[in-house]
Amino acid sequence: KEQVEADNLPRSDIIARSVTILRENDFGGYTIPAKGLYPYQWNWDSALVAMGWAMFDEARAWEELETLFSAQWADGMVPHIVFHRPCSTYFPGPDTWQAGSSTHSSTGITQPPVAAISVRKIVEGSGNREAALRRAAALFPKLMRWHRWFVTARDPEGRGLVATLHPWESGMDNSPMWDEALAAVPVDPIPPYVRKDLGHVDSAMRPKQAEYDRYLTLLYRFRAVGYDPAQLYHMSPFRVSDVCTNSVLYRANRDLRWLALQLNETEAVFEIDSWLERARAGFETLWDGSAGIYRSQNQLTGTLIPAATSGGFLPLFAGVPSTDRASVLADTISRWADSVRYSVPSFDPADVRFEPLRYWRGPVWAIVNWMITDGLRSYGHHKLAERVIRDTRTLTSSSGMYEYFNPIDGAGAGGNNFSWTAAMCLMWLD
Ligand code: 2M8
Repeated sequence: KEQVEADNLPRSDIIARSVTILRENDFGGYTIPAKGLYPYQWNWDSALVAMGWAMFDEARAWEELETLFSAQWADGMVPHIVFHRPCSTYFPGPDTWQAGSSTHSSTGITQPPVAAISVRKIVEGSGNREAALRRAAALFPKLMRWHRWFVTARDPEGRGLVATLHPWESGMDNSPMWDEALAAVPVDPIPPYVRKDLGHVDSAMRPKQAEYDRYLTLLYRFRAVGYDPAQLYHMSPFRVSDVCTNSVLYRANRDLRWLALQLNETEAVFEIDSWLERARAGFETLWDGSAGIYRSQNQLTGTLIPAATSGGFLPLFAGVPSTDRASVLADTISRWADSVRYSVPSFDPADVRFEPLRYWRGPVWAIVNWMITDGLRSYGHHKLAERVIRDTRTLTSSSGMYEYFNPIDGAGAGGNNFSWTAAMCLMWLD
């Protein structure tokens, strides 16, 4: 029997809409995030979307991840965008980046490593576990190489936290978390450029020009050293410990460890254990007990970044905090949720810099809500998790499958018919 909550679409409609979006954004082995705005394969989008595909077409889910890893670099990095085919609707594209592996053109930076999380989910949900484990086994060494790259290329000093060298790597591009660190990046005399994003979406919903100038400055500086990871870590004028990336990596390492056990890869288990142990110590340095949230850190200045964002709840998804600390985090989420209509805003609504419509500076994101609710459930905070899920369902039912949503009036913003939003709706149905 259909369960219809107030304002919400029936289950069958959610499935039909979501499946249609994924199929329409399927460009043959990879899913673009949204037509026009994002015409290539994005790293963490693909890994999240694969979980959505798995709900109705497992073979297609595996293909998504296999296509992503076909662009893995020789050093183990998996790039943040893979440019499978030319397209003129996005900037900066392959001509600007001038990067890639021997077979694929790509960007020269990475994104939060969701793939191992996705692999575990797909295996666990599979009707044919043996066959699923065979597909997973083929990806396993590639996942190990990518995670090892994070530890070696991005934590060469053994902090226990990996560095993010570009706001695009964080996936939360214009988050207030990066304001100070990005403002400290000098703008070089870069070639003139035309932003294509503003041809698709209202400028009030996107990063500002000063941010783009710095995004591009970083890109050109990285390009000048051939994206050599050893040099990048030391020369990048932007280097942060991003709480989201580190949480995703921690969770991904736990899930990779699970897979290693399934595959009897004992040595890998020991290696992953050492990464996890190191990271646990790292997370301790990000906890802000008085504010009840985890923060990111500017590695270049050593300062804990004052902006509290929804990324600060993601250690719940990682499984890092104690149960006491998890309750403190749940209280902070509830407080934020009480001060807006739809949870969870991406930035503290009480902060003067909160902007309900501008991208990563306030709007609700379905993928972050999925990670938060997965974490809340694992700590037993079911009521709060249900509230967040209900809010996201209402938003997607009444406004559409948008990229993000205004937490105050619920309006959809950014791109429409968005792949990861559709995928998360499918994830919540099981
Ligand atoms: C957004 O980022 C891209 C750059 O990577 C952009 O604005 O052009 C972010 O929301 C990022 O997290 C996401 O992966 C990407 C595609 O959905 O869009």
